[in-house]
Amino acid sequence: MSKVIVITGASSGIGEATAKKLADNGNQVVVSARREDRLKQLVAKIEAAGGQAVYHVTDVTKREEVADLAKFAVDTYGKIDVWMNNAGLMPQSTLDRYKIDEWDRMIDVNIKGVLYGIAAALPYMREQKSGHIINTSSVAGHAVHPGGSVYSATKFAVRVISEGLRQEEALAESNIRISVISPGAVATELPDTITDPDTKKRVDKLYEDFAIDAERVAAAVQYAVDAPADTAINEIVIRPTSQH
Ligand code: NJP
Repeated sequence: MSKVIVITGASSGIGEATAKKLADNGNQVVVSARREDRLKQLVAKIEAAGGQAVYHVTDVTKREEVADLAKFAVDTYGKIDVWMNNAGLMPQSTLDRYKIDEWDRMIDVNIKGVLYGIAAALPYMREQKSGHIINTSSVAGHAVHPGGSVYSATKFAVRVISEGLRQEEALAESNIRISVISPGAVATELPDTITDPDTKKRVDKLYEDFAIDAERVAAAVQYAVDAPADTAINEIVIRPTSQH
């Protein structure tokens, strides 16, 4: 059955690949991010392939914009079946570089953006008595390495927030499912957010060695979305076979 699916961070990488896959599968997709040109192109591609999609420019660090995104989705397609908090950035560096603005941005986008998404989508889902929230975490939400402290902290937070939400009674009463997608190295624009040259070199090497395509992650999201309503796929960890 066709679902209405909202995806943040859909202008590139995992969000874009997921939007395409879910639209190819007959769902109605609302794509959002800050770069309007990319979103326009994505909607055109989906429509050219016979799918249905609309876009809405949204900065997930601005809670009114995230609330507007939810309203836009409901005004356009009448409901929100799935909301994927996927926007994220990864300007990694060791803490002794004191890139405090980048720490702030990671916290704002990767944590607060997810919370704003939950706050925007949940009221509609509770009223519908159905829904599915998907949050993009990371293998970095399971482990930390030097240079990854703040990024990992944000991705641990995404898993903790998701699990806490899953256990809330109101969710079960309203048939709302929670899924976390935790990718390893995936070939996207994510490493471009790294400004520290040493970290960039290390991460670029890792991605050159074994990053998988974003389509693999999109297939994992599709699996969680397509699971029968009485079955919640709570977390999928997906990484290149040779990544530790
Ligand atoms: O990266 P990329 P991915 N408001 O850079 C958007 C996680 N992950 O697809 O606003 C709204 O291609 C940005 O759009 P724009 C990762 O942490 C990945 O890999 O137009 N949107 C773009 O669409 C993240 O949570 C890997 O610049 C904002 C998107 O975010 C998710 O996967 C590994 C925004 C980023 O797309 C998707 O990242 C892993 C804002 N303020 C976890 N700021 C991996 N690729 O290896 C950014 O463990 N965006």
